[in-house]
Amino acid sequence: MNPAQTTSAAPQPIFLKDYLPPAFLVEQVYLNFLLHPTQTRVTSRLDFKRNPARKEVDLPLVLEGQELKLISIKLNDKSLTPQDYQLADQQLTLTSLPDTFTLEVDVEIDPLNNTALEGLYQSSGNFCTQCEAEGFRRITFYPDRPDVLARFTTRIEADKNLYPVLLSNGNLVEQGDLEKGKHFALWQDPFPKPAYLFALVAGNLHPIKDTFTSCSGREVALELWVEKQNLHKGEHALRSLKAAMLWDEQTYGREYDLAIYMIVAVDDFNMGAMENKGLNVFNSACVLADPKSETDAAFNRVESVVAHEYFHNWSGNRVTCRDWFQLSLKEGFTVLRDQQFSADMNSSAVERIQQVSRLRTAQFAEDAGPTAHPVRPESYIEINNFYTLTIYEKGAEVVRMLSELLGKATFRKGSDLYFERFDGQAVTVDDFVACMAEVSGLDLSQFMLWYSQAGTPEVTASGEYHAAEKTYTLTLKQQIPATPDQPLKQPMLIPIKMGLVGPAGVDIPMEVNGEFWGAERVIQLKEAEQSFTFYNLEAEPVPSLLRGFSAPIKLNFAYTREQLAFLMTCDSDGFNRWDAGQRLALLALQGLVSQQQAGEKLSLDSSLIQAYSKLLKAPVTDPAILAEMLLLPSEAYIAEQYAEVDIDAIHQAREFARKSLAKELYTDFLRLYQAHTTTQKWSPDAEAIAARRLKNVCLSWLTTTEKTEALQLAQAQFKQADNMTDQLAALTCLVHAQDASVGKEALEAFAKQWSHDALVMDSWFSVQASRPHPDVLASVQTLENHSAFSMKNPNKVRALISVFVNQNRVNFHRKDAAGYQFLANKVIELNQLNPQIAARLVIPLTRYKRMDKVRQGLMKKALERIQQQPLSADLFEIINKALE
Ligand code: B3K
Ligand code: ZN
Repeated sequence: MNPAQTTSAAPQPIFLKDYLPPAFLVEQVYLNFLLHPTQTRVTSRLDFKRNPARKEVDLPLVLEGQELKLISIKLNDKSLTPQDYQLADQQLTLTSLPDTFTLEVDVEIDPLNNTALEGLYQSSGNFCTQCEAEGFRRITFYPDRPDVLARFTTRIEADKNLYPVLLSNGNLVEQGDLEKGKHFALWQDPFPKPAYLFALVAGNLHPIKDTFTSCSGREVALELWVEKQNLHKGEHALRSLKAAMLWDEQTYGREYDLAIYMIVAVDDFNMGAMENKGLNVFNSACVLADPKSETDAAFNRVESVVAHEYFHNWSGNRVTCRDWFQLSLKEGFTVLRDQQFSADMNSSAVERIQQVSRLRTAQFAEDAGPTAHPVRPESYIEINNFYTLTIYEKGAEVVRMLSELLGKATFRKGSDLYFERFDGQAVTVDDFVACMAEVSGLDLSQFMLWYSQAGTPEVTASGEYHAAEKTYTLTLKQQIPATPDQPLKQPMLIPIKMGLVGPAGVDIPMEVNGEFWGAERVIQLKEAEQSFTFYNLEAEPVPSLLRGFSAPIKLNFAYTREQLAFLMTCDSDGFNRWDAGQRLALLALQGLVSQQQAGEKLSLDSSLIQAYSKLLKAPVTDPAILAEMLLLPSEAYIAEQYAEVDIDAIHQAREFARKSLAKELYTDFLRLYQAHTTTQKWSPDAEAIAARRLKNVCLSWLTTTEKTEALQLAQAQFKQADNMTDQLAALTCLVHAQDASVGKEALEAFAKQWSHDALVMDSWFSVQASRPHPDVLASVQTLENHSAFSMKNPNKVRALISVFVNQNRVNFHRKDAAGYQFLANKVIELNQLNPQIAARLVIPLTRYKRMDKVRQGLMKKALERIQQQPLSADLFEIINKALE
């Protein structure tokens, strides 16, 4: 290959402060693809003009290119020789150029051997592309940056038998047959776009078609392209797409802008999906769903990812990012939009509980680890490493806080202004926030710290009641921990939604310095320490703080067990009722952790048993919320509470709590299980989903006792289930039973029933990888040789290896370091195949600083072994941050 693909020097960071507009703009792009598995020819004709925003004289043109075999270059139709350009370090440079010119470049690429799954690659014999963030440079030489927007015309030529379907962005303008069994299609996208939104798909695919009539009366053709065996799995995605299109018109005033919207399902995909203009490419796990083979959770995921990618058409495509430091501009805002959509389509309280659980376990851990970074990072080596929970989920929380601070109507005015003012442009986070400041008149300068300061702010609250004065003083102190490169932090603007709950269990109207606040209020914490005094209180209230999780922070308040049990039933805020239960459970679990560490006999706090008993015996008003309330905090979330994590004690403590509660409340769980078991056929409505969820949570509690009767219930449910939610829940209970022989038969039956379905086999791998048994690593290693497993397929790697290292903490962190060695080996293997996936997989090893000294040493050793290898930029960046 040529020098464009190799670089010997260590990868260097790039900095936000160094941003400069591009030297040249691209007016038109004409691409011609002659598709071939190993020798695809790509010809690009690019019309360039100098960028008036750059005043320097004679700037060179620098194009990025990776893994490309250069065949020829023509400047204004004149062939160039190697003396006319420079090709080095993955860049093609031309100097002494006129102000406008056309460059024609011919390259050859190898999609079949592209295991990084970036650029043009093959999946199940079909061609597809992934260009965000910097994949287009693996297709042709190009100014591959999001602030270069151009109109694309794409011609695809391929064997008609093998690749009967040829798709790209925009509108199909011509197609026809050619000699030697070939055919072609010509696509034109009228909207200027950055190269990261380019897409091409070619293969043997089948459409499921529908239409949507937009608010201005235009009919939009909707097409979902799948492999033949998946034709029955497309309905839910199309239903979700239409709901999302309607919702975005009604909620954000955003109408779709092309005559066609296509989605393609592919099996090999690094992420969930990609919002390419008019042609989304989806990981099949995020678009295909049938009740027999996919769970309710998978249906929910499809709905939200389909909506997310659709919403990008405005927040991302029509208005895009100036540079990749602004990634959260499109991702944070779009995640918020998909969360709002899901809340409107389903139980909003359950959606919020699930979002916050993910944020508090996974994002908080990221923010406390060696790869912590602000929502707008200031430097990066490999941008693929920044598609993180911080950019996505914390970014969404930041925009959510803006919407809370402005109020719904003003926030909508701000988003309208943003879309109108910047339509067709590549902009920054500051542009977005400036629109919000302009429509509201608010000074949001302090708020901008949410974009620049990494780390999870910690707010400690305390209250003092003065009976004689009938006052209650609430004092809030904020502290933002040091993070890599940011030792010192400034106080942030933290919106804390709160109420005061009186002894009768209802909110008391709040009066502060003669002002009447009503029963609920968002207070703005701006200083390092602030106090609020509430007047005219006949009795001591219980503060309900951070309602609806109004800011992505840790909030400490020394609640008593009685206060938590009280809030669990009386708080008017559904989220805080759930959170009070979590806090109560955490107190009990932390008590057990201490007992375990002190070598004492474990004994579970009776207040937790009572709280659970009360929940179980009360009439069921909302089964979906009840199911959430009956789940104990995860081991990962318990670990988040400690500066030094005792993996074993946390596991023992939680196991003991589970077993004690299950034993104590067995008959209650059984009654609830039976009450929510139905003989009716599967149905997708919210009520049926909630009943299945509650029933399966109860089944898990029941089988925790290992009682024969409970295991028989699971066996029966496994055999009789008419849907995957029930079947998989029962399988999990059986496989996770202490006696490995209990689940053996079901596991075999399941594999036999579903061996034809790759997505279901992912669940089969995951159930086994999460099995809480000391011998699980050996079975994970055996499963790697299973015919359904492949290291080249990211879904398989996630289903087996990621689940083991992330969800089976006690076995991954085995004291003999076998888990660490295993992970290091897998990361080294993947470094060659798929650097993006390798860099994600290694993350649990990088979090060694909070482990005990022995494990710290073992984890570091594994990291150092990886560091010895010739590393991709992706891994180089993560490993070096971890070992700094
Ligand atoms: N924007 C894509 C993610 C691209 C991943 C690049 N490594 C999906 C999404 O967030 O909608
Ligand atoms: Zn996105």
